[in-house]
Amino acid sequence: MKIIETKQAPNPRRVRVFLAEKGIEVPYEQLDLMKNELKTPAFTAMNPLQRVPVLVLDDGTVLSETVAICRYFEVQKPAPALFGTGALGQAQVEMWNRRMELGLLFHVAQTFRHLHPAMAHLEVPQVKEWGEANKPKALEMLAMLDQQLAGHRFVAGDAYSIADITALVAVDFMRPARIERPKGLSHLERWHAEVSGRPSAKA
Ligand SMILES: N[C@@H](CCC(=O)N[C@@H](CS)C(=O)NCC(=O)O)C(=O)O
Repeated sequence: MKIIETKQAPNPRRVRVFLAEKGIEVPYEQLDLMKNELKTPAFTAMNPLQRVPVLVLDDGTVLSETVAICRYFEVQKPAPALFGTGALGQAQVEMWNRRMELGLLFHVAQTFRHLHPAMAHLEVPQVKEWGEANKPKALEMLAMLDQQLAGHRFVAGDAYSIADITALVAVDFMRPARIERPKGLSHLERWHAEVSGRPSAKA
């Protein structure tokens, strides 16, 4: 089994943090997406979308999509539960993880991809206006997250979950995307300090 990734990229980081929380070790193989190493015929045969991370199982089966990979390991090693417990708990984690992925990480990534000069060869066409349009959408979700964290220790409630991982990666990716974190989101800052202090954050 191995994971093919680009270490600097946000989605691979989600998987690394998830595995660190689970205490699962998987060998990594690095491909540099900035050097078009995901565009080769060999990698394209594994993932026609030319995206990392991918998980390659011992029998050659390839899984892509961050959440699918995390779900695979959740079933392999259920504790600690990172997709929630019980009908309501699992649904709450799903709700918040989707919000963090589609409502925060997506907008931060679109800002980065459409505005950062280093991404011009991968994001064709780069549309500056679209990059700019995504910034306020990310900030809107960040304010909503701050409100959620006013009443809860973690993103989806009282337990750390994959929603925290997605949110942490999205918030940290705001720096390369050059989106300034607004001052005054005290609940967000309290949460960010706590989840950044977990050993998994350095994975
Ligand atoms: N939906 C995919 C997204 C994966 C993705 O966008 N990966 C980025 C790195 S964070 C990538 O491989 N980009 C390569 C490119 O843009 O050419 C997932 O959740 O894993």
